[in-house]
Amino acid sequence: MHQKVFFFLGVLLSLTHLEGRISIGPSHPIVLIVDTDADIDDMMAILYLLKTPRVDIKAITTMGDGMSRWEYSAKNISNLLELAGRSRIPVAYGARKSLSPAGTFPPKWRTEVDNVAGIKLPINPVQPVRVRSSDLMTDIIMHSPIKITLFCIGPLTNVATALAQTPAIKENIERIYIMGGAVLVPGNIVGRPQGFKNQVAEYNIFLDAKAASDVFDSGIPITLVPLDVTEYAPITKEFFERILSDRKTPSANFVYEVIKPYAQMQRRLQSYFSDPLAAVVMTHPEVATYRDLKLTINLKKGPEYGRLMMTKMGPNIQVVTGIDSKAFYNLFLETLNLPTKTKQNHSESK
Ligand SMILES: [Ca+2]
Repeated sequence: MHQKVFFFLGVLLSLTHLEGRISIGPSHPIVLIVDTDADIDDMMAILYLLKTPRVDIKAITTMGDGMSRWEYSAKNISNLLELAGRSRIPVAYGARKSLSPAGTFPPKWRTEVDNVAGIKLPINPVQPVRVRSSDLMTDIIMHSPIKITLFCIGPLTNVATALAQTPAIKENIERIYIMGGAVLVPGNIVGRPQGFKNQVAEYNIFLDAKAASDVFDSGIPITLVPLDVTEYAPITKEFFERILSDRKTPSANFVYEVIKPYAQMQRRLQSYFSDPLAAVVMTHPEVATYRDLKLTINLKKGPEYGRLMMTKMGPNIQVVTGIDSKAFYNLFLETLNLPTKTKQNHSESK
């Protein structure tokens, strides 16, 4: 009995009330929904998040108009959960179309990702849920006793849809982490998706700029991990050699397999651990430096469509401005190599 009381008091002491809702203290895992377009670096970030004791993933919601095509998105993420020994986390299929279509990733890239870069994932016997991403997100947020954090690493269609349908979810969202945008560096749009070259936008924002703008304007606290800092976390030969000789789990092995083609080349490639970096920043905020900026998204059609713009009036966004690269590589590798968490339903697939 006493033990129970003490346990309860301990739980209470580690929680703080915020506007009638409960916010978690730093000693508690972040209660999380991952929203993803199921790219390969999304998968690497998700494997990291499945291993770290600092988060408790309630669901993974996918969208089908980003990197992965709709029919592959939830299926591939579901199989990734099987690889990591976490097959029962709910996975949902989400938006088929952007709220503001502006183009697509190059089809060749999409096919490569749909095929998980040629890696055969184990089949998860647990199917993706029959609820669409925005509805699953809303349901979990509305019923959670603890504020939910969103980790968004694709176009923001699902989040904007959920916010439009049920604005009350705002009250129970702790913070939204977004990998996306370019503040002072060039964008990463390849080709001429709108018929002209865009050198300032980043894909996650560009592919659904209206959704991103709605999320920015929602008033929910946002931490943005832009392209400006992902270049501090390139896929290097050094990291490849470390993981080559230190991969104890199927999750670490998956990362080894997918970075092999990049890292075996002699020169440093323009390829980055963008989403894993965002994940490590969320779980270990001390690895980054930050600056609050008022940012809006340019929705005017033209070569600067989707650009992040600093304004005097825009919503206040916490922007990551620098990272400790060494700490990132160490935390990423150490965490991938951790044994499966006690909460999981079975051990990792071999
Ligand atoms: Ca992504």
